[in-house]
Amino acid sequence: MSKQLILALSKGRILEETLPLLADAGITPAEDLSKSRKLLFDTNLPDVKLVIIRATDVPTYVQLGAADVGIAGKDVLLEHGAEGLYEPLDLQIARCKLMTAGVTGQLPARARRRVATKFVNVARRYYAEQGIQAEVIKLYGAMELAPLMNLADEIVDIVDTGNTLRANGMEPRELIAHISTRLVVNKAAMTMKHERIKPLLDRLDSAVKKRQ
Ligand code: PRT
Ligand code: MG
Repeated sequence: MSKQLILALSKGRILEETLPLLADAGITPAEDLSKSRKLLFDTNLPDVKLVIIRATDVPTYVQLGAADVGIAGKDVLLEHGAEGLYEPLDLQIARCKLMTAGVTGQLPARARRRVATKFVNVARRYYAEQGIQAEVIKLYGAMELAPLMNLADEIVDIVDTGNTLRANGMEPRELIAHISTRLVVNKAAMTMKHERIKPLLDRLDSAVKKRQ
């Protein structure tokens, strides 16, 4: 295993909040990420590289060791599963909630509820725990449309302000989990590259605490 460290960062909204934390921990990209179409970046540190990928791909990269360390939402981690990963640090950014939601004032009538979501594993687990029969339908976006179009009775989605739900005539119902962004580490890398990863964890931990 090379002593180089590869960090997998989620692109999208998490990235904007991740970069200042990394900068506090002493890692800055060698070029402006927003002005580049590249996906693999050098940093100010010769042995640290960044890959910027879809949030949902981060756990896969880290689990399989293509990246040593990753930064991803707890929602993505819950959906993917924790096999092969340590989750040593809560970065406390991009906070939101995973919730069930439905059309305002219209409680699900069907005994066997239809649920549209991109979080199919989380949804199956949640409804099973509640003892509710659910047929879970995988969607890749615009979950808010599904109940309006009679595709589903409920959705499982991320809620922050609730504005997106309200704008579509829907209301949040049950809380499934509080979500924030987590740092994950490949289990083998945690051992093999411990002397390289430990200081990074410590510096990120202080950067997080400084902000609280
Ligand atoms: O592009 P891709 O399909 O991969 O993902 P994305 O565009 O849904 O997510 P992205 O990359 O923008 O952000 C990914 C991560 O940010 C999530 O995995 C969460 O951990 C975190 N996060 C925090 C959020 C939100 N807040 C959030 N509000 N992710 C999504 N939203 C969306 C939500 O899906 C809904 O459409 O914002 C809407 C709800 O916001 P409110 O304020 O209207 O309630
Ligand atoms: Mg996106």
